[in-house]
Amino acid sequence: MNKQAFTTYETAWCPGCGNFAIIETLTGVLNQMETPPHQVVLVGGIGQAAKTNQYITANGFSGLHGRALPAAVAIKIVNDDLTVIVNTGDGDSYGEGGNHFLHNIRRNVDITHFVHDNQIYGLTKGQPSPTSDPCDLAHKTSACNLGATFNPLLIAIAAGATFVARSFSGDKKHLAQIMEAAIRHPGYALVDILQPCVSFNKKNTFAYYKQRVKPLDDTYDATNKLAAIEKAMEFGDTIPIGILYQEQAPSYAAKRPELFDAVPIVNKQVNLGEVQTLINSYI
Ligand SMILES: Cc1ncc(C[n+]2csc(CCOP(=O)(O)OP(=O)(O)O)c2C)c(N)n1
Ligand code: SF4
Ligand SMILES: [Mg+2]
Repeated sequence: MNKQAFTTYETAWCPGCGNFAIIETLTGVLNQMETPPHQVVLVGGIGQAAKTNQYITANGFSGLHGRALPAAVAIKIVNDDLTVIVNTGDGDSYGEGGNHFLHNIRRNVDITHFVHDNQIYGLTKGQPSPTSDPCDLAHKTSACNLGATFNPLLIAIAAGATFVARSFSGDKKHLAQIMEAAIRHPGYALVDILQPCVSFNKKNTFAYYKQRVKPLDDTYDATNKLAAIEKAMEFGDTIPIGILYQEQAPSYAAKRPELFDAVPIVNKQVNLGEVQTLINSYI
């Protein structure tokens, strides 16, 4: 396959935005994996991150705010031949989409979820998101949480996610490795990507993350759930990046083989007579 099959269009993101490294890395990974663009569906909700699917030469679907995951799950169930990847923001994933986040994790449908986590609502110009840091009102530089800050990795592990990782848009090599592992994972895979919003988040900047991110070392055992829970609670002067937790568990497809047999639902013959009979039964 042509290694340049996936390319990008001009974007409306601000110069210097952390989203650029994510889109470049993702197109590079997809080209490397040699999956044809017509078999890839990129899904988003609403927000700056959610526009990613509109900027890559693959199939795209933009859902309502917070509704990227149910759309992605539906696409995968209807056509299991497709590689389905969600790119969306921290607000879209964990705030407006919080309920979908919890319950789609439990289903373990084989989709990949890249959260561009800028710890802020970027598109609407800088309100706090669930992952914004707790407020230190004496030194407030950006929107912050008066309530508790949401810890997506901890919550994902607790909810039964089978692949939970963090990466940083300021380290493209690391990001590429984690993205590929997440796409290859047979089940729901979450990657929370630290993505500086240079316009509205004046605290969690590239320099801020660069000083703090620390790749997991080679001795770290990503299959140990208790260790992963403990690691997921580290977020401060040190921010661990890498695959915090991974387990091999039956995906939704393995549990519902009648939906995922040799012929995907989208290609199954529709018997209009049976459909009419069904409709008539409700009249
Ligand atoms: C139902 C609904 N509520 C609110 C909005 C306004 N809105 C649009 S984007 C957004 C926040 C997006 O934040 P995030 O998901 O973190 O994406 P970012 O722009 O930071 O990449 C909000 C609140 C909306 N479009 N629809
Ligand atoms: S507002 Fe922030 S997240 Fe949105 S494009 Fe600009 S820098 Fe990126
Ligand atoms: Mg955001």
